[in-house]
Amino acid sequence: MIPRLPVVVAACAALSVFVGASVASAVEVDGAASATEPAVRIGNQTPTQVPPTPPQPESVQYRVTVLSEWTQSSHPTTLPPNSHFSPSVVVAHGDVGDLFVRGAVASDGIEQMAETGSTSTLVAELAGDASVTSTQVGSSIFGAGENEFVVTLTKDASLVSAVTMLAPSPDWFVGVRDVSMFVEGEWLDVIEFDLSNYDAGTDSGTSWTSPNFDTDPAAVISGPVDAAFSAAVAESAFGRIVVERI
Ligand SMILES: [Ca+2]
Ligand SMILES: [Ca+2]
Repeated sequence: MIPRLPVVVAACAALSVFVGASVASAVEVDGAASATEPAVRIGNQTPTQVPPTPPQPESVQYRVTVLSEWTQSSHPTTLPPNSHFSPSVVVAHGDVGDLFVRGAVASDGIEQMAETGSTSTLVAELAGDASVTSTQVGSSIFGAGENEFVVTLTKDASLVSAVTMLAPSPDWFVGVRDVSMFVEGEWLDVIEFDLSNYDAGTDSGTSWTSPNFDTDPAAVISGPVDAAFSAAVAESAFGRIVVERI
C-alpha cells in the first residue's frame, strides 16, 4: 500500500483541479481508476462503513448444558448431606420474565420447584404461556455432573432461562434468566455463566435442612437472605450454564 500512496495523493490533487470537469477527465489523470468508477470516489478512498451483517437464519439450534459443581471440594464447610440439583427446567422463550422475575412474588410453579424440586406445576404454567416455545426437564444431579438439552431459538423467541433447586434447602435455587442469544442482529456462538443464586421468598427456613416453614404472605424472589446460604455462596459458585450454537 505504501508505494501507492503518492498516486492517491496525486489523484486527490487532480480531483481539486478537475472539480466541475467531466468524469472522463479525472479518470485520465488517475490512471489506476476504472473508467466506470464515479469521480466522487477519488476523494474518498478509505471505506468508512462496516460491511453489512450477512443475513441471519430465522432459527438456530443451541446445546444448553447445566453443570453442577456443588461438591465437598467446592463447598467443604457448608455442603449439606445428600446435596444435589433437582431436575433442571430449561426454557426457550420470547418475553423477559417468562420463567421468573427477581423482585416479584414466585409463581406456584417456582415455589414448588424451589421447595421440593417438583417441576410439574411449573411445566404446566409454562405450557400456558404463549411466548414460551420450549420447556425441557432434566434429571437430578448428585455431586459434579451435567444435564444437556438441545433448544431451537427463533428471532422472536431467542431467550434462554433455566432453574434448578438446591436440595435439600428451604426454597433456595440457582439459575439464569432471560439470556438473549440474538444480539444486535446476530446469533451468538456461545455464552457461559455461573448460575445465579436465589431465595424464592416462599419458605422461611434458615438452614439447609430446616423443616417446612411457609412464608405467608410470600416475599419476593431475591438473592440469598439466610446466613447458611450466603456462607455457601461465599465458598464457590454451585455450577454453570453453557449455551453453545450447534
Ligand atoms: Ca426463603
Ligand atoms: Ca412455601
